[in-house]
Amino acid sequence: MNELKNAARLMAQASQVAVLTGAGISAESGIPTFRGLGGLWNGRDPMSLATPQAFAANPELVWEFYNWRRELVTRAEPNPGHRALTKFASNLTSLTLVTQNVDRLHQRAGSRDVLELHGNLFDVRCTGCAQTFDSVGKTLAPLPHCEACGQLLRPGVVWFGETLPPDVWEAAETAVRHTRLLLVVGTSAVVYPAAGLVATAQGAGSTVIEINLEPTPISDEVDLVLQGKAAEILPLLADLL
Ligand code: BV8
Ligand code: ZN
Repeated sequence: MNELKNAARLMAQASQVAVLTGAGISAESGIPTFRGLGGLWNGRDPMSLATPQAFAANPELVWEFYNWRRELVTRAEPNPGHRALTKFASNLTSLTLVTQNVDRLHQRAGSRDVLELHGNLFDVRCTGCAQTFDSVGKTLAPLPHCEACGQLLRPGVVWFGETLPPDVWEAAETAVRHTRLLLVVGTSAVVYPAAGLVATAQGAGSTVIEINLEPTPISDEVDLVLQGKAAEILPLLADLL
């Protein structure tokens, strides 16, 4: 319990707090994590599907994967971990929420100005004219095409080998450079450049706190590790703030 109190004290003292979340914060909403046991989809490794090459080779299979995730996320609800972060925003001087997740559960929990480093499942983009539209609540065809130019649509996520949206990445790096405390929640910290934000925060002399079920490559480097479920720890932290 004193670790929790220690973390809450450090957060309350920090003039600026940034939070970096990964798939672990959505686990209690029933969304399989990328690399955990639930990380397999129909026996396929998501890593082999979340690439431009996979989409070029078999767009129907990749769309099946993303439509399955869209349905799953649409039926899911934000959990107490997502909701606790919205309470942080009102109790802290300045909070920037950066997520690697593509499920928009932070926004559905009420978080605003979320920096989505890897895009999201609902913004759909045309491979021809690059028009993007929000497909929330829409059922997409197995191979959706653009109404404007007829070309194939793609999920508005950042695939492996693709660059992150420059404006979002810029905003995330700037926020982490200026933060006094970075809270890293539910990420295996293996995907770059997102995971590099931890070193950026440390380089700027910030305190880094990690919340995760198990040790990760950054666990030995951070100032404090709160081991456990994000959906349990974050609400306790919010009550202490
Ligand atoms: C880039 C969107 C280059 C899609 C995602 C070779 C070629 C090209 C690039 C590379 C390469 N080798 C390495 C790279 C870089 C690559 C990379 O980092 N690869 C890794 C795997 C080695 N990165 C990229 O390709 C990036 N782009 O580098 O571009 C470039 C540069 C210049 C010019 C041109 C190109 C793009 C990366 C973005 C990929 N897209 N998502 C989709 O979702 O389908 S990333 C994907 O992984 C998800 O977004 C996910 O969020 C992200 C990270 O995973 P985590 O969120 O951490 O989830 P994970 O399952 O791993 O872990 C869950 C954690 O939660 C665990 O620690 C677990 O213990 C914990 N947990 C579980 N339950 C709970 C919990 N914690 C708390 N409570 C719980 N209840
Ligand atoms: Zn188009």
